[in-house]
Amino acid sequence: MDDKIKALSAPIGTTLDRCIDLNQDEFPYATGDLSRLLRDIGLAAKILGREINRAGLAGIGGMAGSENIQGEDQKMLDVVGHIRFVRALKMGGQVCCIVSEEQEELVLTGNEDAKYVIAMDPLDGSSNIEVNVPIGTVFGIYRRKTEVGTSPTVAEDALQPGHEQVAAGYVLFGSSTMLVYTTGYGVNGFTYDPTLGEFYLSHPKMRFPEEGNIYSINESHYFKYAEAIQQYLNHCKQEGYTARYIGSFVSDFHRSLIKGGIYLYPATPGVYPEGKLRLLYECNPLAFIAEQAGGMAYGGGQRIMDIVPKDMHQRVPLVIGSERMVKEAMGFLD
Ligand code: FBP
Repeated sequence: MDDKIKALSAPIGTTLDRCIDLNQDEFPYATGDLSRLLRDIGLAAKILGREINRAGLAGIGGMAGSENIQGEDQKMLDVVGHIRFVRALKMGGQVCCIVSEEQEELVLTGNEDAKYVIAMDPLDGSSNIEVNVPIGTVFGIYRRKTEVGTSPTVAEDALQPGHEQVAAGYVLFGSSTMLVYTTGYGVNGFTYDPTLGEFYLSHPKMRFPEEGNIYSINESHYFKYAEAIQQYLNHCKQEGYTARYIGSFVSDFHRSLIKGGIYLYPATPGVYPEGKLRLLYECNPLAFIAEQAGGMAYGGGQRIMDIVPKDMHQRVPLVIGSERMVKEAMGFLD
């Protein structure tokens, strides 16, 4: 066969939709609903990705003039991300309620017959939007606890520990757009091909490399951190580890997953006494990914996914990354 024809007809790869179909029998309750929900997330990610790429041209890289529940100034894209995902999930019909960083109350979708609950950070790392540094979306999916057909509640449906997640993942809006997720059977990464409008499987069965020597933490808080953290950071320097900190959790986590490494956001007295990152829609989803990729995630001396949430927007200290590096850090912290 002519080489040109061979090259032009080479297989492009496995699409996200095809992968979801192929792996559907992995889902304990396989009825297609979770598959449809993952597709809805893929669609919302494509749309938000377009808005992010055009933000500078559309003049939507700035402030929204409103605050979220944490009193943080919302960026326009924070609000756009929230609206885009909530609309896609409402229309998709698979989610009965949504916990979102950008809304204080539980979002009731009106889909009372839906079986799933989603906790999400529509746009993580938003302090990096106008400086064109990678940002992301984080999501964790749970089965509802209340009766299908009834109105979901915060106490039963939203405040579930991370080990109840049936799926979790993130979208990374970086030099390329990637969707990385797990349903409890390993971690797969998909890269978006804008010329075809499809996510293609580019990183099958992702695992943390055994070895890693990159540590990621906001060291400007060094003197505020507990002595144990200071000692661990001194150790990282003595060991010749490399420091990297993008300041958007999804990006720092993704780098650790690819190259090996550890990310920490400890309790920071005077700034974030409980830690900065939110348990339900930042820590739990990436903890599920981390464990499925051979890594670990701890907070307050406890496995992150065993923490029983008290509040939808509660913050927790976090140590997450390669198993060897997290164990080493826990050795200092414990
Ligand atoms: P949001 O942008 O979603 O609020 O996320 C919090 C976050 O931006 C993380 O992505 C990032 O790792 C961290 O805060 C950076 O915090 P700091 O600027 O205090 O180091």
